[in-house]
Amino acid sequence: MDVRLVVVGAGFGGIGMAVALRRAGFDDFVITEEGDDVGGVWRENTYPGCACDVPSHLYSFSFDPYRGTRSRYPGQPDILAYLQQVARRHDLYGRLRTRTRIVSATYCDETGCWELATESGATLRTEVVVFATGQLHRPFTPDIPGLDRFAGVTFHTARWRHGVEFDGRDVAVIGTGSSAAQLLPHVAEVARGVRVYQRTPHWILPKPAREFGALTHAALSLPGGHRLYRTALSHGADALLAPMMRRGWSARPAEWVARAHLRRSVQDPRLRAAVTPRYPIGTKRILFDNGFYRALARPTVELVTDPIVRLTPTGIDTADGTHRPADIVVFATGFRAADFLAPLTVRGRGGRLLAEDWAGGADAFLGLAVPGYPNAFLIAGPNTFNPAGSNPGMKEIQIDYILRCLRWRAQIGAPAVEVRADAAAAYRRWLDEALTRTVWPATHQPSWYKHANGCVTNPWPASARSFARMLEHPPAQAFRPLYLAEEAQSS
Ligand code: N01
Repeated sequence: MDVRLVVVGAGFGGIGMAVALRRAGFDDFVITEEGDDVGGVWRENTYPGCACDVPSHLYSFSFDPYRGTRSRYPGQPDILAYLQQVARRHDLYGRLRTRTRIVSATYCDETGCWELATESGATLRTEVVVFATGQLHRPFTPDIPGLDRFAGVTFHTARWRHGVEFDGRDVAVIGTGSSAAQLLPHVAEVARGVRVYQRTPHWILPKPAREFGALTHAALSLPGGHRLYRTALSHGADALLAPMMRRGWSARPAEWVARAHLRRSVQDPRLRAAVTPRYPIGTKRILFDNGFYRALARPTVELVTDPIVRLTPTGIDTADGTHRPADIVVFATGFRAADFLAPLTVRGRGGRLLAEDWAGGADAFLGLAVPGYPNAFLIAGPNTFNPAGSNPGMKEIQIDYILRCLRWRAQIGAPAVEVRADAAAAYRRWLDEALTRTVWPATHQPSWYKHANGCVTNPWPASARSFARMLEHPPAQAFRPLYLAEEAQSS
C-alpha cells in the first residue's frame, strides 16, 4: 500500500475533503491533480468576465470565509486565490501531486485495495479512493461539419487562448449559457463584430449590486457577521430559488421578474422575442445578467438564431443560406457533465465496469457511493448539483458523510465498506419520485442536467437543507462491512 487514501482532483471537492481529513487527524493521504495547481474549474476557466453568480459568502467553505472583500460576487481570480489560500492555510501543498492524471482505478479483490494508474504509467495503491473530479470540467465541442477546414482560430471557453487578439476581428460565439453570457460584454467591447449563435434562449434574472456598501461591509466584518449572512443567504436560496425547479405555479414570480428585466434591458421587440425562453424557468440553469442583454443590443453584435449548418474556411453557414464571416470561433458550448468520471476507467469488485453500470445514466447512493465499489466515494457525484445555492456547501455535506463512513469502518475494523444494494435501490426510488416533482424530466430541453437518454443525472431535486437532513443518518444504516474472504466469494 502506497498511501491509505487518495483524493482525485484538487477543486472545491478535493480541497474540502483534504481539509476535513487533516482536521480529523487523518494524515496518510495524497491529492492527485491533473493540472499544475489546485482550483479545478476555477483554474481551467479563465475567459474574460469569468466569475461566479453565487455570492462569495455562499460560494466558499463554511470554515474558511472570504475576508475583507467588498464585492458581493467573486471573480475567477478571487476564487482561484481563495482555494490556493485554503490549501496553504491547511498545509495541503505537501500532499498535492500535480500533473498526475489518473486514467484508471481498479479494485483488487485479493488485496482489498485500489490501484490507480496514472497517465505516465505509474501505479498508486490505496485503501480508499475519493473521486472529486467535478461535473463541469470536460469541455464539450460539437462536431460541426467543416470545423477542420476553418482557417481562423477556434477554442472552447474553458481553454481560453489569451494570446489571441480580439481587437478589430470578427468573432463568432456559439452558445448562450453562463459562460457565453459572462464573456460577451468583454468580447463585444473590443471585437469589430460579434455574432452570437443561440440555439435556445436562457432565462436571465437581474443581478443585484456587485459591491457592498460601507455599512454592510463593516457589519459583515464583525465577529459572526459572515456566518449569519451565509446562513441567511442559504435559507434565502432555498426559499426563493428552490421553488423554481418545481413544476407548477411556484416559479411564476421568478418568470415575471425575468420578463420585466428583459423588457427593461432590450428595447428592440424582435431581439426581445428572440431571447424570450418558451419553457418553464429552472428547466435549464438560470443565468444572472452580467451585461449580456446590453451587449446584445450593441450595433456591432448580432444574435443569430438560424441553426448552424457548417463552418467554412472563412466563417459559418446557417440553415437560411447565410454565410457570416468569422476570424475567431469561440465554443461556449458547455461540458460533458453527464459523463461522470469519464474518461477515467473504474473497475470494482469482480472486475465490474462502472461505465457499464452507468450506461443508462450515472447513479449513486446520495451521489457518493455505488454498490460493487467498496471504499470508493464521489464528491459532486450524480444528482448533487444545487442549482439554487452553495455547491461548496453541498460538497461539505458529502465530505462529512464520507468522513463518518471512514470512522465507522475504522471503528468496526473492516478492511472495506460498501453501500448495500437495497439501500441504494431505496434511495433511487426516492430520487425518481422527487424528480417527478421538478421541471426537468418532462421538458424536452437540451441541458447539461441530463444524460443523452433524458435521464436527469446532475441536479439535486430539493433544498440544500433536505440534502443535509438526508445525509445525517449514520452510514451503518446503509453501508455494510466487507471482509476479504467474503469479497472473494461474492465476486
Ligand atoms: O455551458 P451550458 P456553460 N450548436 O451548457 C449551446 C457553470 N458556470 O459553459 O441551450 C449550437 O450552460 C447550448 O445550447 P442549448 C454553470 O453551472 C457557472 O455556459 O443546449 N449551440 C448552450 O447555449 C453553467 O450552467 C458560472 O440549446 C450549442 C451553450 O452551448 C455551467 O457552468 C459561470 C451546441 C452551452 O451552455 C455550464 O455553462 C460559468 C451546438 N451543437 C459557468 N451545443 C457561475 O457563475 C451546445 N450549444 C457559477
